[in-house]
Amino acid sequence: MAKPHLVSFDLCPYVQRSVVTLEAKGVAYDITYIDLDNKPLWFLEISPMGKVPVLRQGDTTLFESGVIAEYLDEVHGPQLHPVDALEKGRHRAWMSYISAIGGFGHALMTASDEATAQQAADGANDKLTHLEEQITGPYFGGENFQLIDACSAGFLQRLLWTDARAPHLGLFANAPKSRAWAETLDSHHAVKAALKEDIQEIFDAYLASHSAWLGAQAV
Ligand SMILES: N[C@@H](CCC(=O)N[C@@H](CS)C(=O)NCC(=O)O)C(=O)O
Repeated sequence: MAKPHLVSFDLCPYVQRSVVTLEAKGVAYDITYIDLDNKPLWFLEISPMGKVPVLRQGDTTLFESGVIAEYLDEVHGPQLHPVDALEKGRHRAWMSYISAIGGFGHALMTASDEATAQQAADGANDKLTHLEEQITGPYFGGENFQLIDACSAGFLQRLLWTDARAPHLGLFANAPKSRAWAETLDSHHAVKAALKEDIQEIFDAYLASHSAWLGAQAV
């Protein structure tokens, strides 16, 4: 089988879902980073949504991060998703929920003033409160690292980076289990391997390029 080839943007938590999955399984892959503010023509030709991730597998293209991560999980063992259909469905549902929390995280990251950032933090906090009841710990479903862990790491990691810069927003104020899960994921070898070494500089540059309030907060 040809090596999976991902098209990515270096700060994208959606692409990270597949990269963490591949790293956790020890599968070799290629990755091409693009500038989302200046999308290359070849990318627009293969990406109908104009979004990353895109997976090239031989002559076939897949898009949508959940679809790609599940495909990679199916073809490269050991399977990280639950086998039981209902449990798998539950994990899928919460994977989708966690990416919605990531939407609040992104709004917070790019907010131009503190009031807007606080509003986004409150939105994330409210959503995290519902997530709390679902987490067994130390990983989502207990002792084993599963696909939902691989698919949630990037979103939760960005909340940790944000919280480190602006703890007074109380991002995890009502969500101690979510924070503990995020920290466990942050120290997992596959999650670490999925990030560029200079990711904090890349994050800082992203905040600066958006004139984000968060960028001016101390680390
Ligand atoms: N639903 C998509 C969302 C992916 C997404 O929003 N990717 C962002 C980067 S993190 C993107 O490509 N944005 C470019 C754009 O919207 O033009 C998925 O799960 O793959």
